Amino acid sequence: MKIALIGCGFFARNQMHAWAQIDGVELVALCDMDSARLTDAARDFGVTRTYTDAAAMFAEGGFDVVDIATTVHSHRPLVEMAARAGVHVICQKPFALNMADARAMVQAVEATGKTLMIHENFRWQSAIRAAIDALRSGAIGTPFFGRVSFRSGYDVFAGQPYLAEGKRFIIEDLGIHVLDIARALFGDVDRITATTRRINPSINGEDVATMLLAHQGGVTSVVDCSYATQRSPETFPESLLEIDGTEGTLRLDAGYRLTVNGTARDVSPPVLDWAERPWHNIQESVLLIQQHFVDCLRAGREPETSGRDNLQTFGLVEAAYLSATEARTVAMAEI
Ligand code: NAD
Ligand code: 89V
Repeated sequence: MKIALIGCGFFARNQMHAWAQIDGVELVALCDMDSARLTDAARDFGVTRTYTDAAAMFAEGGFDVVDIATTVHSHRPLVEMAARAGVHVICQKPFALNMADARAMVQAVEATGKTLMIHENFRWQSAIRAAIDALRSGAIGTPFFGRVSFRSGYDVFAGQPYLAEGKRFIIEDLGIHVLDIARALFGDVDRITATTRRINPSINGEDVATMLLAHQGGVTSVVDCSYATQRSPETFPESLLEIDGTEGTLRLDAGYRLTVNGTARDVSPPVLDWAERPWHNIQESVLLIQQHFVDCLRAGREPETSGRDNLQTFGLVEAAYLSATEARTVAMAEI
């Protein structure tokens, strides 16, 4: 399976390391408008075909999958270019700038019969996966309450300065992952109520969000996230879980400690040889989601976080901002 990757920035290096580790896959072409970044990545990952213009890369072809690792403004034009080229597509989160763009991108790829997966990797973190597996096995009976919590004071702006600039911040960048974990655990959502705050005065967007979700299956969940929380020890980038079910409880506490009905175990992720703490949790999930994508293509299955599936997660982001702006509960049917 031949892969081309667009956007050789901060996060894409994880994706390149993961491709190098997956059997039967070869990264054959790289593209970035920034020629210095492109040259560095091509040298580090031994890729000879390089392009500063994505259209030129698609015109030459010779790959089965394009992995789009750019920031959100370029997602729609690049996904549509990929659809015209008739290749499978992975696109980083956040999927799009708005629901109309996201829906158009799903339609464009579906019309070609190829697969579109959103790189929504947090549900693939091994600690989260252990919790999902325990819940789905029925270990705590039927869940009726959940909390998915991400609270940190980690300086994310050092590696990703663009995060300080947008009008939207934590829900669009991080909350999107935490909302997707809630969907993976409790299913789709009927309605959502959200509040937001900005605590850090030197950024433009909100850095605290608290959301209440009514899931279709009857679970009520709280999804809370903050990049304004001074805590010790710092837990970045762990998502913590509290789930109550009819037959018991599940907790995923700081330090990757999973407790199901009073029995605790360590579900710490491995530190892959190209990974570094504290990002190793996220880095392992990149390998796992890319392996899942390859497995799905080979088996002819739809990936868990396909473009169509991710309309629900991205819809929750849009609904949360609408709720916070208008100070009301938003039904997902409105989005
Ligand atoms: P970045 O700005 O460091 O890198 C993006 C790169 O894309 C830049 O080098 C830029 O020159 C290039 N680029 C942009 N438009 C292009 C185009 N049309 N053609 C060719 N190159 C183009 O950004 P980043 O921090 O690496 O983030 C990239 C994406 O990854 C974002 O959408 C971000 O939200 C996401 N991200 C995801 C995770 C995760 O865990 N899933 C973590 C961090 C970032
Ligand atoms: O995963 C992400 O999207 C990152 C971070 C963990 C920093 O929020 O931007």
